[in-house]
Amino acid sequence: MNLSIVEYPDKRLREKSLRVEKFDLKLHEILDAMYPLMMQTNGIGLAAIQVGIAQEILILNIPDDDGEQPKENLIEIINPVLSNTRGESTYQEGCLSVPSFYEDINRFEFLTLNYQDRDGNTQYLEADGLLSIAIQHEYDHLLGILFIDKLTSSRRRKFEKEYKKMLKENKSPK
Ligand code: QAP
Ligand code: CO
Repeated sequence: MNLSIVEYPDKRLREKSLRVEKFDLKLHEILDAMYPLMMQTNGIGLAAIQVGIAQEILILNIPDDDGEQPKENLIEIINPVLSNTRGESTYQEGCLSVPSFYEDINRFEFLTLNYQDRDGNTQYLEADGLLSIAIQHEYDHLLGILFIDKLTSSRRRKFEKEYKKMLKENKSPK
C-alpha cells in the first residue's frame, strides 16, 4: 500500500472517522503502511485520516529520553475512547499535515484511554506527558479537528494568511 500525507487545507482532514468493525488483513495493511510513512516523515503520531482513510485508527511512537524511537514504542490504537481527563499542560505542537508550523497548545495533563489493538482485543492505558498530548492531538484528527483550530481567533487568522502565502510561494514555478 502506497500512502502519502494529506496536508492542510485539504478538506479530507475535516472528515469524521468511522469506527473500525473488521479487524482483518486490510486493517493490518493500513497499519503496516502507516508506520514506515510516519518514521520517514519524522512523526511521532499519525491518524489514518492523515493518509485519507476516515477510520478510527491512529499510531504513536513517542521517543525515549535519548531521542530514539525503537519499534517497541509503537502503539496502535483502534476505536479509542478518552476519559478521566484532568490537569493542564502546554506543549509546542506540530502536525505532519501542517508542515513547518509549530505553536503552543493547551491540553489535559492526564487521561485514560480505552481502545482496541489490531486484533480487536480491548486495551487500556493511562497517559501523562508527551504521550497524553500526542493521544489528544491524534484523537482530535478522528473528529476532523486540527491543532491550529485551538489557536485564539486572531492567531488563527494570522496563521491562515501566512500559511497560504507560504504554500503559494512554494508552489509557484521559478
Ligand atoms: C502530533 O506530530 C504531536 O511540521 C504528532 O515539518 C505533536 O508527529 C503529538 C512533523 C506534538 C505531540 C506533540 C511536523 C514532522 C511531525 C512538521 C508530529 C514537520 C515534520 C509532527
Ligand atoms: Co496531526
